[in-house]
Amino acid sequence: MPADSSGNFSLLQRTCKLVVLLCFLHISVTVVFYVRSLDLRFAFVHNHKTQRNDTQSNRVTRPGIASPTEPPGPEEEPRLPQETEPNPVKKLEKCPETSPLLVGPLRVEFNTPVSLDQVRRDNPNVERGGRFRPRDCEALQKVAIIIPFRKRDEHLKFWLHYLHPILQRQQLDYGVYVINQDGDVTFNRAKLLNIGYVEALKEYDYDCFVFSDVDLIPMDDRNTYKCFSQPRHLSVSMDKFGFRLPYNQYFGGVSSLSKEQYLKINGFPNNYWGWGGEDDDIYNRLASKGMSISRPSGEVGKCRMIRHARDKENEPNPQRFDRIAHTRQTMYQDGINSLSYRVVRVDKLDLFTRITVDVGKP
Ligand code: UDH
Ligand code: NGS
Repeated sequence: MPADSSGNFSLLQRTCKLVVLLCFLHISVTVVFYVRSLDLRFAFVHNHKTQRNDTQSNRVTRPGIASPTEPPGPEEEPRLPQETEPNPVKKLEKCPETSPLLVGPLRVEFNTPVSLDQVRRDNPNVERGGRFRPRDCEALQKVAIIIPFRKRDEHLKFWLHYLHPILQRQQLDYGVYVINQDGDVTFNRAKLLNIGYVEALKEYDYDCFVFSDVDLIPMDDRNTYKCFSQPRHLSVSMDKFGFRLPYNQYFGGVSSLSKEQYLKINGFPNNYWGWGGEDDDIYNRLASKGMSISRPSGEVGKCRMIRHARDKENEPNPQRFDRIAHTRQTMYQDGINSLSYRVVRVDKLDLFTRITVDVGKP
């Protein structure tokens, strides 16, 4: 082979090698860029998907934020908004003056025993401590119901059985307070009522106080357990008095006073130990302040008393006649301004709050 043709061949060979090298370099660069672009695309899709899920979960957990363009995926369980966040506070309208839930006359009897478990099951909307307020409207009054009490558990079961459904139908914002006199000294009904007033107000801003004996059950739910422009006597036609008032000034059994009315008379007397006269003293206080007694009609005010024997340590008080003759002189020293007692224990039970108190002695 001539010398110049072998030189040409080696030049061609080197050029070819360079071209192959360049091609390889090009392909490598292309592959690297291609793989990187795949990564980016995957990452973009992934992020995008996560974002969508976030948006959708926002939509279900936060009722205020809607995403009209993104319907939930078929695999998603629809969840109710209140599962994750309480409903925004809704301003309720006031309840009507007369509750539309009232049914009128009721059958009341005490032959069938009542179990507290059953009363609990019958009243699922009553909250711990015996509290209730209507769900759909704002109650017109906040009512504390005060029951003077000692060793009357059977009566209390009937009371809870009949009254909780009635009070709920009356659309009241209410709480039930059983003021339980500790020990065995002489019973003092009016002092227990004063204590109930003070203790209930420690818990909630009540504006109305209903004072009810444990053994009195209304026979008509139109007899609303609330307050009126004048102090109210609610147990106006009791079966034991032949469904009429025993006397015009009678203010015993069940009555209601607004906070204002109660304070105007310095509350109730604290020194009526034993049976009788304390309700007449309260009547005297109201009359001395120029208040009159408001009452439902005899028909609406019908009620039954659970028959029972006289309680131990609640004998008729021999001083009662003398005391009621002097109400106008004593009422400013004896009342809410002179009340002293000791709370022994407070039990928040399912259907009522029981406050056991040491009332002292005569
Ligand atoms: N109370 C008790 N325990 C007692 C005494 C009274 O819980 O030991 C409460 C109870 O809420 C009662 C209220 O206080 O309803 C008034 O009691 P009270 O003895 O003045 O009136 P009540 O109408 O009885 O219960 C009247 C006398 C009954 C005599 C019956 C004779 N047959
Ligand atoms: C009067 C009592 C009241 C009592 C009313 C009804 O005589 O406290 O009877 O009693 N007044 C006096 O004793 C001064 S009842 O038949 O319900 O036991 O509320």
